[in-house]
Amino acid sequence: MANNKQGFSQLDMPEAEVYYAPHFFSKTESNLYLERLTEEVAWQQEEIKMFGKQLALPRLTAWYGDKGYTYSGLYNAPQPWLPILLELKERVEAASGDKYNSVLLNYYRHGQDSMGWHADDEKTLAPGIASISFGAERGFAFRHRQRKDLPTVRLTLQHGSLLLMQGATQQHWHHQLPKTNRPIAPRINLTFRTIVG
Ligand SMILES: O=C(O)CCC(=O)C(=O)O
Repeated sequence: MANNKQGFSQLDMPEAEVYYAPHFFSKTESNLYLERLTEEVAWQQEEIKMFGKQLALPRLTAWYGDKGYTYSGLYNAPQPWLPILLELKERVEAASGDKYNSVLLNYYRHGQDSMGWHADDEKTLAPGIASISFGAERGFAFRHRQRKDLPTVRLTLQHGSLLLMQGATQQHWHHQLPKTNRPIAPRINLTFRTIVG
């Protein structure tokens, strides 16, 4: 990993710009944000239709911001910003140099909650995504979409960390948060995004 954004290490990934700061938030701040987000966010259990069946997503979600968003055929109506989300948005914008108008929140209740391989490459999304983690450490992986010869890049997302995915990352790489059989505490993830148009 190289260091060329202050406080961040750049992951060694061709055709991508991914930066990671494991301790972007202090432990005290992270504990407080975890507790407050658990309480203050309107978590929902969404379902998607797959193979003709209604299936519950393996995580709880919430969508806040200025604009609605559709992914996996699921329309997320925006809820108005909460003060805590605006506070986090400002912190992240100052570090990334990007501006965001929406945030998707994921609540992983245990190790069997997860997110499968995907890219956030919808035409309505700007390329810069900032991803905060609070709570249990979880494995995270990137896999090149075109070049099968490249190895999967793995990292552990820590409590209070910030991961920036910028540039052409989404065009060339998929990412996932796999399940784990380890008994672990809940984790909250926030991905700040910019919906264009
Ligand atoms: O929970 C995570 O870190 C993954 C979130 C993610 O991939 C997404 O929201 O697109």
